[in-house]
Amino acid sequence: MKKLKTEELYYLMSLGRKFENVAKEYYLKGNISGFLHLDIGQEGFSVASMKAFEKGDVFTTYREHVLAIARGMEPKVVMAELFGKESGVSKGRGGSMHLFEPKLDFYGGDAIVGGQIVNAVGCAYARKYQESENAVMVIFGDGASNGGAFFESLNIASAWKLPLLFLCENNEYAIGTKITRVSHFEKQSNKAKPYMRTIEVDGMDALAVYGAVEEANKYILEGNGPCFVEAKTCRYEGHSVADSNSYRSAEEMKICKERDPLEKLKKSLIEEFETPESLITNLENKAEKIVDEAVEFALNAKEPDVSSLFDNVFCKECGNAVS
Ligand SMILES: Cc1ncc(C[n+]2csc(CCOP(=O)(O)OP(=O)(O)O)c2C)c(N)n1
Ligand SMILES: [Mg+2]
Repeated sequence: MKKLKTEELYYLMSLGRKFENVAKEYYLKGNISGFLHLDIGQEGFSVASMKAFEKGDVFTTYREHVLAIARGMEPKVVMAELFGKESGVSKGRGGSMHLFEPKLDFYGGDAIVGGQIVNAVGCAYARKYQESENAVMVIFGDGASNGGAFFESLNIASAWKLPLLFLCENNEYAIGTKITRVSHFEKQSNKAKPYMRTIEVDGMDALAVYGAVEEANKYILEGNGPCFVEAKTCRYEGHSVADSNSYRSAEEMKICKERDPLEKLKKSLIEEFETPESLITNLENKAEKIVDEAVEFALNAKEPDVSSLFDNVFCKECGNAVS
């Protein structure tokens, strides 16, 4: 990994952490409504996976603010979307769970657990048919990998040798349910092993995630069919801001936070890349400024006009329902 790229990873992770903390603050103040699933603790996973997979289509879950920003979405249009404003990336109609930007080949944000996996299979089929140079990546949680759609997707992706990278973010919880209570396997990669090559990685180590995703993508682009990467992560907050996180002990949280991805990467920057601490502080300050500007932008942005309520909606009342 090159020094400049590593510094970029650190900047984006720092931006992601600040963005999420500020989003939480404004959620609690009432500026953001609906659900808000934070990625705090998992920024290394989110940023590194996006940076290692820069070309190709991406499908993901509702926990996607940091993924979207790392993909290239402007923080201010993401924040405006969370605030439900017209200048948000989905025009304020989607909110936190539906960040979507075809120009970035970033197809959400999906509120249906596992729904994005089948969409990604369809896309991978299309890309194979079109003889595309790029693969498709789908990101999902450990909980989603207990669903039927997941197993069907493994099967058909493997049978048809689709160019699909399955990336499982295993934070060991589906809302408050510990993975060991509902999954036959603790290691999610065991579910994929009969179908395809699997790679396991420490999801709190950004450089390791980068390496694993890069390797999986290379393997797929060589024409070997799909590949499965499992990244073991840990989220610091509850499932969403509405969740008190009371099902995890103080001891469990302490162990989780000792794996902090930002601290780990900062250590690598200083010790391996000899990045001066002043440069790291500059990157952190730059991230803070961008997040402040994003909030300012979102606060001052226009609400969608009430007259546009039925735009892009199919319904009888709007006169555009398909009978
Ligand atoms: C089909 C479906 N079933 C149930 C839910 C409710 N639900 C929302 S998130 C979630 C847990 C998913 O956990 P996981 O896949 O591990 O992702 P994580 O939130 O840990 O990133 C559930 C059950 C849903 N949104 N969609
Ligand atoms: Mg989970």
